[in-house]
Amino acid sequence: MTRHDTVSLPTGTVPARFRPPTGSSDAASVSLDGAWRFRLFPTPETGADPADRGDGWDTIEVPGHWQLAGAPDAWPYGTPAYSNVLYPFPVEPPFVPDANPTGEYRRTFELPEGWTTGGRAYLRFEGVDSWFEVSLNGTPIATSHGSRLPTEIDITDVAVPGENLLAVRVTQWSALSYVEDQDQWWLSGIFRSVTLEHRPEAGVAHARVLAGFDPLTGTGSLTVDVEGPTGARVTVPELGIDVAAGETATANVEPWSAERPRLYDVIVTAPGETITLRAGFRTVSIEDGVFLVNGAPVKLRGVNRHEFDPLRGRAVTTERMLEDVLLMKRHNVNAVRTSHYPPHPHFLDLCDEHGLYVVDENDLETHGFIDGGWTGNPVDDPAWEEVLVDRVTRTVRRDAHHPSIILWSLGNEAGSGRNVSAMAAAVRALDPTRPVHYEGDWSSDDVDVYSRMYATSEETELIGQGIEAPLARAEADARRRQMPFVQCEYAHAMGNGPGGLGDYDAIFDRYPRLMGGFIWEWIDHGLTRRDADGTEFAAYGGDFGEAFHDGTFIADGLVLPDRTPAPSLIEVAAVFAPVRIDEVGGGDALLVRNRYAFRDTSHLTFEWTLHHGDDVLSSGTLDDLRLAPGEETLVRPPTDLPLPTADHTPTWWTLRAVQHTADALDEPWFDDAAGPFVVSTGQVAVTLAVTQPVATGRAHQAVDGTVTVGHARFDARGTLIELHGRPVAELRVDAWRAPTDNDRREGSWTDLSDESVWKESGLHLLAERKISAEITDDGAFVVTARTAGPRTRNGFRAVYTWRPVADGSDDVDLHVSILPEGRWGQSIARLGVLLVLDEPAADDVEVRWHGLGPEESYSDSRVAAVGGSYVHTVRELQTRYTHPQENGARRGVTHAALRFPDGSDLVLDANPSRVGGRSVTGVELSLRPWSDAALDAAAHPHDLVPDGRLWMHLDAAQHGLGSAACGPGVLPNARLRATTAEVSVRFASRQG
Ligand code: IPT
Repeated sequence: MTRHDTVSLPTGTVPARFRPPTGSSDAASVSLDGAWRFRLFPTPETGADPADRGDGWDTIEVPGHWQLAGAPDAWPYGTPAYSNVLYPFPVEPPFVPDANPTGEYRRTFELPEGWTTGGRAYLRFEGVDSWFEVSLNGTPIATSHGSRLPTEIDITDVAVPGENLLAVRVTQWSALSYVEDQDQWWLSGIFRSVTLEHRPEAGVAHARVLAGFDPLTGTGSLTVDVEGPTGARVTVPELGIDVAAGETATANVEPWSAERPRLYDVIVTAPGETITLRAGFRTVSIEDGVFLVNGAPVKLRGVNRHEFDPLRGRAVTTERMLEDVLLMKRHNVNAVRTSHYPPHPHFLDLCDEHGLYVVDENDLETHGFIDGGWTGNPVDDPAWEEVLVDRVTRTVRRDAHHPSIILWSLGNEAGSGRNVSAMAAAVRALDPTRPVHYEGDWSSDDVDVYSRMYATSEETELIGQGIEAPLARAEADARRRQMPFVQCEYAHAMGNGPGGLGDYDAIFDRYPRLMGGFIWEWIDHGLTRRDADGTEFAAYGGDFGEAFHDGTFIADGLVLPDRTPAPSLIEVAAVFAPVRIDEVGGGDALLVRNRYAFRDTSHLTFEWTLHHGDDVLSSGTLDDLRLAPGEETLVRPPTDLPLPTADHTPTWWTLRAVQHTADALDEPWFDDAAGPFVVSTGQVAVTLAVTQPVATGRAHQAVDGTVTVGHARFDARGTLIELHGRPVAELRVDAWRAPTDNDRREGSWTDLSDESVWKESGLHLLAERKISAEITDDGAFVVTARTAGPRTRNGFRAVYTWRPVADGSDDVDLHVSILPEGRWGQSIARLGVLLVLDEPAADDVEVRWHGLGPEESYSDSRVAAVGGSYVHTVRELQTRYTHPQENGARRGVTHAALRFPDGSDLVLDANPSRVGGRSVTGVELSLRPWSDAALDAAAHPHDLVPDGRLWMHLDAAQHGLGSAACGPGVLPNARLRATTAEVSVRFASRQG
């Protein structure tokens, strides 16, 4: 037996076999999942006898991680720890620390009668992290590793009739930890299922399934090579195919694609075993540098998916896997990169069935060697070759029968070197039908597609045009230029973001060479913890007291840890929509584009409504609209529409592409019960919001100097003290926000983070000084003030003009004009006014608003935002990001009626704002029951407690989001700089 700290192949194991769906074979198998005996030791020298049954030990659930055995309340066997790139132990491969928690697992099983006489008995482990030794009946029989890879052990000769004792020793750290340095929690143990499998005599030892499709003839071809017995046959009853294994059969078929995941039952009958596979006919190819599926160019609108469950870590249940797949399908995601290891095999069955293109990635990452210039990187060390080739071999042999897999990936962030070539050769020998992917070597010598991560949109565009900077070696450059380009990671979804997804998507569409990409990443890996007082929260790096960790960087998903879609996933659905409906021209027409590669739009109805706020003025369907794949057309609102008189709220003509029913055969993801599925929405404003005439009433000054303007009351210095009977805590210009994770980092093309620039200008500590307050001849109350932070000469001069409406209503108009003074940096966070009202139950204030929604949106994340009328409580307006930060802005708000818990109302009607001379619809509205400072200071959402006030931002503009946490910062088209701005709002005291 080998040791955990050696670089050597597994011992005592059999070659990896393909893994058809559970239950697809008629060979018997017994699950060994459930309660096992368990004890944790501080080092691999546990002293535990493999013959010890573990009576009196603890019990632990298999599959599971020992660090999470007591989650969310207790951590009996050590805690999870999160580190991203750098190793949490000294870099001296193959050695790992002596302090190496080691779990001893025990259980007994009965070997079913007849298993060892008629055939063989195998033990199968789907995943054990990280190194393990298996003993049966007191005798060590195998050692293995490859945490996310299967291990099979032939136990026929050691197993006894009746009861057998199985002992598994699992170390947390091993030499192999050096090649499993993925950005995730370090979690150990038997975390995927264990089964006892009967391998009948003359059964199917392994099968290789090749199912191609020729789009010119509509012919599918099927070859199933069977290892093991002779005389195996392959039948496809639906197609009348009945051939010997190894023979190629052809038939007219419906092909498989992510759009139409058509599967056929393929029955492989060996003398001793029958397996029913689900096969899909499809061919992946690269022609003229374009990536094709079944002959058609396909764009990958993908996500990177780690396996994650907030309570179970990587021991994900099949229900969770299905939940992920359905969430992806229902948000127009069509591809998954299994970052950064082969997923649980059932996940791939689901991708076949529901239709997702998969990049299946090898379990390999050596990122920590980057610190030290990749010296000693296993990927370039001959001593590691057989181990790495073994890993990728096990990946391909386990998974190659899945039609969903369209690329093999050799690993992630593992640098470059000789073993990349060795792995690529091994993959090609096993499966010549799929291109090979690996991002780590930019010269692309060993791969078939050019892959990068977080390339800027500019560089992506150059690559799209084929005019990217050349490689030093001419032949390598020429070869790479023939390759399609994929961003295996882009649009980092950490916290509030990514911004700029729509820009990337438009570039992908523009150039045939670009095959799309995979957003980083699907889910926030926040682990559920319960505080002593019972409050649950999602823990990130450091929350388990780790001395060495990477903090919040683990929380960078499109879905929150409990799989609540973050606003970014709603944006993804809109940007990735296979049928896009976008405003074009002068804003009077919609471009409808069918971006399906294989489907026309006949499964969709195009439904329109004409609406003013919530008022639906008329509606209909566009019955003649049917687009072939790749086709597009312009549509305009009917000309005979009844239009209301223009006011401060736009009238929208909104067009939706709606799917009402599943296409029974090949859309199992579609849920009739969930109601119609809106694939896409687009709209044009048929009447724009117009500026309301300025109020003409007069302000009044009392003898004590206090001023009254309608229901607004001021002290003699011009400080607003009451609005509609409600005490006002503050009114001033604001230019700061609680920095997002993106604001906090430099990004790939600015030297400074936005947050540091804002701090420099004191934006986080702004305060106002009144300069003057007077009633002008025409009756307006004009207050001038200067707002600035400490240490700087920068500041904003503001002129507030208050006027009562002369209709006896006490309504009041506020016009604010803002002028920046001084020298400003690359950006400011926002520009507008902050109004803080006393309100003990601010959470429960309900707001009915007209604007772009229903979710939050930002200037570079707004494709999903639809103009309309929405109702939210202030509580609902908050997005509970795993790590609190700016959130919840609603843009284009022209009207907002606030209903306070005491039954009173405050109604805001906003005229167009101006930013740097440009007019924008309404204001950007944010409402919070706590301050931005509190939001900034909070480590977790449950740190935030309402402070008795309602914090209201009425902004002319806010800075975009960008992707600077990992990638480019806010693009120039969404960057807010210090500039002049105007905000103009009417406050009324009754529902308008
Ligand atoms: C990239 C990693 O591949 C991915 O696993 C994740 O860590 C991501 O970064 C950040 O969240 S590598 C980085 C150097 C671009």
